[in-house]
This record gives sequence, C-alpha cells and structure tokens, in this order.
Amino acid sequence: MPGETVKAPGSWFDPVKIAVVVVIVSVLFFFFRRRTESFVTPDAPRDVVLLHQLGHGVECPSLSPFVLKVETYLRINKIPYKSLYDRKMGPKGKTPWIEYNGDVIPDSSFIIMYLNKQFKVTMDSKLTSYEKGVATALQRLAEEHLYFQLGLWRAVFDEQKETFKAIGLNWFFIWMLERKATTDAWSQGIGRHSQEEVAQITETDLQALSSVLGEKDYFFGDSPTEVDCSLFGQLSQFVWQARRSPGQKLILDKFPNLKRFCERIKGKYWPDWNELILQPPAE
Ligand SMILES: N[C@@H](CCC(=O)N[C@@H](CS)C(=O)NCC(=O)O)C(=O)O
Repeated sequence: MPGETVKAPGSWFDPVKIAVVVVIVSVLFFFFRRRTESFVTPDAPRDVVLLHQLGHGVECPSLSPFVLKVETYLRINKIPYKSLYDRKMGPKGKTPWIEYNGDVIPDSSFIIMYLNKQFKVTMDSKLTSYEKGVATALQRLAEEHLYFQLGLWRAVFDEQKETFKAIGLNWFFIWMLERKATTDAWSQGIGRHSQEEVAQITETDLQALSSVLGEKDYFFGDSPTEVDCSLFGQLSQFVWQARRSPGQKLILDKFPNLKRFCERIKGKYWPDWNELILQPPAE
C-alpha cells in the first residue's frame, strides 16, 4: 500500500513486542525482589537474633540437629534471640537460618561465624591449632557423616517411623521424608550400604567421639567450645530422638559418656527443655 511503513520482519521496534518485553522484565524483577526481600521479617526487633526453625520434636526441642546446634550456641553465649517456628527454609533451601538487624544468614556454621563477629564471641580462643584441627574433623564427622545415618535410622530403617508419627506427620509427609533421606544418603554414599553395615559405621563413629570425649565434661576440657554445640546437636538426636535405633542403644549401653555429655548441656543450658517439646518423654 502506498505510504505504509514497511517494517523488517522480526523488528524489535514493534510496540507490541516492546510491551511484552517490558511486562516480562517487570514480572521477573518483581519476583526476584520478592524472593530476596521475603527473607527479611518486616518490623523485626533490633539487636535480637531471629532463629527460623521447623517445629518441635517429641523428645528434643527440634528435630533438626543443626537448629539445636545454633540454639545451644546462642544460649551458651547468652545472645538475645527469638525462635520463629515458621517452617520456612532459608535462602540456601535449608534450615536453620537467622536474621539479625536486617542481615539474613543461612547455614549453622556461617551463622556461628557471623555471630562470633557481631557479639565478639571467643569460645574457641583457648584452643591450640592442633585442637582446632581436631574440632573441625569431629564436626565434619558428625555433620557430614553421622547426620546422614541419623536420617536413615529415623526415616528409612525404622519401619514404624516413630519419630515422625510422634509429631503427628501424615503418611504423605513421612513418605516424602523417607524418599528425601534415601536420596540424600545415596548421594552422600552411606545409603549404598546395607542396614547392618550402616550399624557398624554408626558404632565406629560413636566410638571415635566417645574416645575423644573420654571423661572430660566437654570435648576440649571444662568449658564448652563451638564443636560441643555441633556435637550436642547431632548426639542429642541419637540419645532422645532416634528411638530404638542402634545409635541410641549404643550410646546408652556402650558409650554412656556421650549420654552424660548430652545430659550435661541439656541440664545447664536448656532449663526449659520440657516446655519446648511436644510432650514430656516417657522414661
Ligand atoms: N550445612 C547446613 C545443613 C543444614 C541441614 O541439612 N538442614 C536440614 C534439616 S536438619 C535441611 O534443611 N534439609 C532440607 C534439605 O536438605 O532440603 C547447616 O549447617 O546448617
């Protein structure tokens, strides 16, 4: 047609295309902003650590060893905190995570590193470099090895799924937890062993921890260090919240110093333990 502007096919100067791009960019911008901002609690109190966690257990205040680690650290160091049982995963898709004066920090170890700086905590300052090395090795043993066994004992090998039924989870959630523990343990490697082999591995790990602890109150002497928080988090789950697992039986029968260690921390830093569990444990 005479006088009509001829546009090259696929030209970006098409107002419809521009509008579509603007809409897509705005939606993406809004979505990502929301995702980042959604980790910051509006009107959060200042100078108080907000500890986001899942719900309580029946025998321990949390089913998560990593949450117990952080909460024990906060209590030992008398850091003001408030627990939010919002069951919300943090920016790394895991729990626990904290907020502090607008900062959002996921991962128990990074949380402790961050709080050490903010509150000038020096729990490990008296450790020699050799002891610091041992502490790191013990922490990795517990968090990167024993933890996956805990998952198998509670969510896979226990046919009754007692820990999860006790907190009222329905069959679908329990099935999801079983799938998750199975795939996590498979990827980690430990899930490729038979149940009997995992029992042997659990015994070897607990034996190692028991030997290092010996008759000391804490892993490095009379006062708690960071690794005690980590080990309490993991071991207390075996002591109280992995009913009838070989790990629980071994600690009670063969490694009572590990049980005494957990009792010591619970008694000293968790006076409100029974108020934070869903129901008092049946002795
Ligand atoms: N390295 C993390 C581990 C935390 C972790 O594995 N938390 C578990 C709950 S006990 C979790 O959030 N799992 C969810 C998932 O793996 O998707 C830490 O130290 O905080």
